[in-house]
Amino acid sequence: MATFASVNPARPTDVIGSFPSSTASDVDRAVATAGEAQPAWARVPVPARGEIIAAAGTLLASRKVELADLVAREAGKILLEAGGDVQEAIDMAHFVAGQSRAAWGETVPSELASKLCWTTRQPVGVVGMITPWNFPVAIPSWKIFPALLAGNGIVIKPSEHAPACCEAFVGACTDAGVPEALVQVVHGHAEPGAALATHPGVGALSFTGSVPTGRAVAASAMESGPRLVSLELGGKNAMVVRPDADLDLATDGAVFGAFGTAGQRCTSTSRLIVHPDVAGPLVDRIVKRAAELVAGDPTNPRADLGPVIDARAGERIAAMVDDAVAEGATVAHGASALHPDGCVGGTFFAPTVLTGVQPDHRIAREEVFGPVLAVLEVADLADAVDVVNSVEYGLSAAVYTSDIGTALSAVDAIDAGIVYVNAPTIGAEIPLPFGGTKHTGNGFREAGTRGIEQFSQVKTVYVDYSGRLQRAQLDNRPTPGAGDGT
Ligand code: UN1
Repeated sequence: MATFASVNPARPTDVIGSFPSSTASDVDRAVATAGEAQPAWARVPVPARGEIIAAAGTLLASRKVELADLVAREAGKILLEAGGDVQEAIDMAHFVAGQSRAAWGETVPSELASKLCWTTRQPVGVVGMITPWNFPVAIPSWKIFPALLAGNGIVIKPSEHAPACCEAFVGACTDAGVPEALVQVVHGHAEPGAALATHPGVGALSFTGSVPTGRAVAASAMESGPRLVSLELGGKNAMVVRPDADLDLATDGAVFGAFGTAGQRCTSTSRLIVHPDVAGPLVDRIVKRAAELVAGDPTNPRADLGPVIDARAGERIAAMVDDAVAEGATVAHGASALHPDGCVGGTFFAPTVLTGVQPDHRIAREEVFGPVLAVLEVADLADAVDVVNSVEYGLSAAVYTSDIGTALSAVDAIDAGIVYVNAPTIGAEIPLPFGGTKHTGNGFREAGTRGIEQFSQVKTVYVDYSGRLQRAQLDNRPTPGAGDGT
């Protein structure tokens, strides 16, 4: 059996483990196994499913320190953020467990007497999931917990950069009482992902990753049969800073939003759209703070900035920064590789601030997925919002101002799934929907009460206990001159 190694991105000689390169026939077996286990799970009452999910949350909490350490080692997130990743999964468990005792549908009064109308949810069978490495515990939890609550079996293909984190998460689920056969993990690169996307036994596919892969996966999933396909793709998130903003607050937000997770969040702040009157002082403050960030081994609690995921990512980021400079941007800070002690072979990219960026520059339009902040100066609020909206993504945006009217006008006009006021573009909370507009996704939302929608089908039920034929739209609203049809 072919295998691949998962390595520590800060020190690639540190091997986390060896994992099977799953093939299409492994995916076949996984779908069959999850599919066989699913009907029994679907017969477990929803609140009892919720109790198992709650138990998984409690187990994750008891394992938080070791899991955070694994996230730091395998995905390169600094310990603080690695803990946040695990916490997001714990929060998700408790939120979804709560949903198990909440509304499961809607009831509406019928237009006819002695007739009941309601909706309920049914599982889709087996859900296929393809997840990224940057939230290697949280994102599987956003998908697996609601899919389980809905009564499904699951086959998940985590990123080849974070297989151990996914196994550890699924291990907590099965230790908490989720039947082992119900959640199958396949590993590897393109082959198992493609096989999962087109498998006839997969009733819904949930993908988080890049736009090109998402498009290909969704197209093939639909070609081989319509099914639920949910996509959570990239972002090109902007922070708008108005002249009346608290600049210290905006500095904190920009540094955390742009350089947190080394800029490798879908929600990372990659554009700073600032009024020219405050651009100079704001950039000075951000640069000063960027220079103070300590790059290092993410498992070292003193590190502020971890590595990017691999050398290829480093090359891509460097090339985008070079292009920006060629297009006329100025490097205010960074734009170089860093070599922290003890991190031999790891790729670290300095927190980078580029000024003089124009809306049509590539660096202002394409996702970087690295610690790079492009600064654009725009005076008028409406023009700033136009720049926010000028990209093909619509995940997250922020506006910093002390004026309520400015804040709410921006909230109204920004085309994005998530808008923050006086807070950075990262940091979404579990009880609210997460997702974006335009090429960021295809309309589904993760987390929040709607998180279950991509993993279940709504069934509308009508019960007529009148004992006679009653005709909606006809009996109570006859059309004059049309007769009554009897
Ligand atoms: C992602 O980057 O893929 O809002 C998810 C945030 C996190 C989730 C990010 N809670 O930044």
